[in-house]
Amino acid sequence: MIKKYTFGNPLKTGAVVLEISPSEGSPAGFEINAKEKELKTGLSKDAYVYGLGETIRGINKRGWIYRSNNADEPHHEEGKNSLYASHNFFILDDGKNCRGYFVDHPGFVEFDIGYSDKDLFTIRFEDFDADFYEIEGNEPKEIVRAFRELIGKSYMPPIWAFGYGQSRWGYKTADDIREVNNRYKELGIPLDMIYMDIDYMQDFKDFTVNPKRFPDFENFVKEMKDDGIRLIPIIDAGVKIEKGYDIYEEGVAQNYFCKKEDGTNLVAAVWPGKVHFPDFLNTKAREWFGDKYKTLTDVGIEGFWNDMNEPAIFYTEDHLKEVFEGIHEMENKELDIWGFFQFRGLIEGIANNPEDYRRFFHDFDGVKVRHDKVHNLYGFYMTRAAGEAFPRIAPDKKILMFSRASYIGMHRYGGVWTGDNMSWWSHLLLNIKQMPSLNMAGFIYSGADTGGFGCDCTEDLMMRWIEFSMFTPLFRNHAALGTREQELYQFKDSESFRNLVELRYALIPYIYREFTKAVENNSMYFRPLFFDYRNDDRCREIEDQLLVGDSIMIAPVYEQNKTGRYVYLPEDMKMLRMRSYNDYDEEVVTAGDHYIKAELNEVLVFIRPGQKLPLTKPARHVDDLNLDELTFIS
Ligand code: MIG
Repeated sequence: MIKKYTFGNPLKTGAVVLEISPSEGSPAGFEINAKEKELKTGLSKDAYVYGLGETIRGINKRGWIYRSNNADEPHHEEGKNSLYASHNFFILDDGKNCRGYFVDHPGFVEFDIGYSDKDLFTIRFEDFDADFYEIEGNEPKEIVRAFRELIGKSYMPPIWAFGYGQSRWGYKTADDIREVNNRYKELGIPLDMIYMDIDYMQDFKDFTVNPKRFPDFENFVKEMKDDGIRLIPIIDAGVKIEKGYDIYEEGVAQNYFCKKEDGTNLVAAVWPGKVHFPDFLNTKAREWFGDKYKTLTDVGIEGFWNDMNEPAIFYTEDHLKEVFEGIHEMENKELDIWGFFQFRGLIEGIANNPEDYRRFFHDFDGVKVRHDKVHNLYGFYMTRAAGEAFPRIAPDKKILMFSRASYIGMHRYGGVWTGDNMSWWSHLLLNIKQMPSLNMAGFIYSGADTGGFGCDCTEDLMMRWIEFSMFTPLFRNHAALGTREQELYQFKDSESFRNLVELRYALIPYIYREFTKAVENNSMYFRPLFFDYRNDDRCREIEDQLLVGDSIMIAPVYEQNKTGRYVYLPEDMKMLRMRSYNDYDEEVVTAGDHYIKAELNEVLVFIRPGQKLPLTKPARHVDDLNLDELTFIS
């Protein structure tokens, strides 16, 4: 049962696909205060809050304040309030009664979940215009299913996208990429994708390829494909301002870029230098930009990742001018310490400045809207541009697509990766906790930068991270420019890495089947234990073990220098301690708490009663897997 309450005059965000006629009155449990632009409900002692998709902190969101305000935020620490996404869906659950809510509002929303007052949940708006959905159901899984029917079926990637991918910001030339492939090949570690970060482009111009670094790109794509590797280029949101660059020229001529109040195109700066931002909220601009992916699909490219689409802004021309004026004013004055801080603040506040998001406008199909009012839709609509174009420009192929910024609704067009995490053990745990919340919001094809993006990754962290990421649909090792190289061949124990990646490939029949079920049935591929074991209170607080599909539970090791961990079993299960697809210990473990050994190269998999885990023989590429010849462990 879904009810919709409408506050003010909300814009149509495109998040939902079902028409629900509006209800009168107020949503159950919530008190509305239109003047204060807020909704309030009490949090009983037993209330758990699930949801909010990609954020920081735990699976239970209680005890913090989360802000929907898509941000280019490379510090995923517990003191933060926003990451790259706004997924305004949550479930209130006291173990007996539960209810789901979706706040469909494309601008700033604040979820104060027992932060200001530990017994209160307050939702605050900047603009009180929203469609507020209330979803009834007997248990979280039922609510998630109803919600996902409301927002439409999740994106289904091609099967090869379940293979392992290697990425690094810093591969510059065709030879750099050949080397990655060769070294994986030498060690016999499976690999299906190599990602191309911004350096493949000519001067960071979207849909161009640097001809010096990639002479005869089309042949190179083919050469790699013949060797079983698909190249996945990045696409950035900003379009370089450069005379003669077709995309810039067309966008200007057709008014496809975001404009300022005075009607001129906003000038911002990102990697290409000065850029304009395509107005993805405009259907015509979206079709135009989407068709541009054709330049790459025509030469054999079958997948993309969309980046910087919050949008990230290094600076805007206008604000930079203001900053220089400010500095100029201070220049010959005697600065006291507060003046100095003010001076420093001017510089530190240049990137992603909130004022800048108020400087430009969209032509939202005839409605002029200031950007900040619809800020959280920008990445969604960029990815929608691509997703809607693919059937036109590459009708015979399934295209891999995932994005950094997102809003609910984007899950129909692509997946997400969780952005610039760090090579920290705490971020491996964060990754574990983010996955079920992403699934609730419809993002099933998702994963984090395995090994961590920022900072230097150690061999043991990479090993443990691989042992978790081998269950995530998107399984990609990615790292930032300047960090320690972390391709699996950079480490000593390549045999264990090979065994673990091979195990992933052996599990693909299971992963793909369970993924497809989650898409088709609007269910969750990753679930917290309490979603299945409703009568076991112990399960409520377990956030470091997950159910993966219908047959297994996992309990990853996420701390350094540990050769085991505590695991809670809600019922007897068959435990597999796996070193590879054909080398594992089996043991029945009874319900309750256990300390379970897991050496650095060992993965713990628990088979639920009555279930079987199918495995196939691994291959170097997904296309070479035999998906029909399976062995079963039960
Ligand atoms: O300002 O393209 O999250 O994955 O490697 C950084 C370079 C821009 C941010 C992405 C990251 C990517 C990086 N990008």
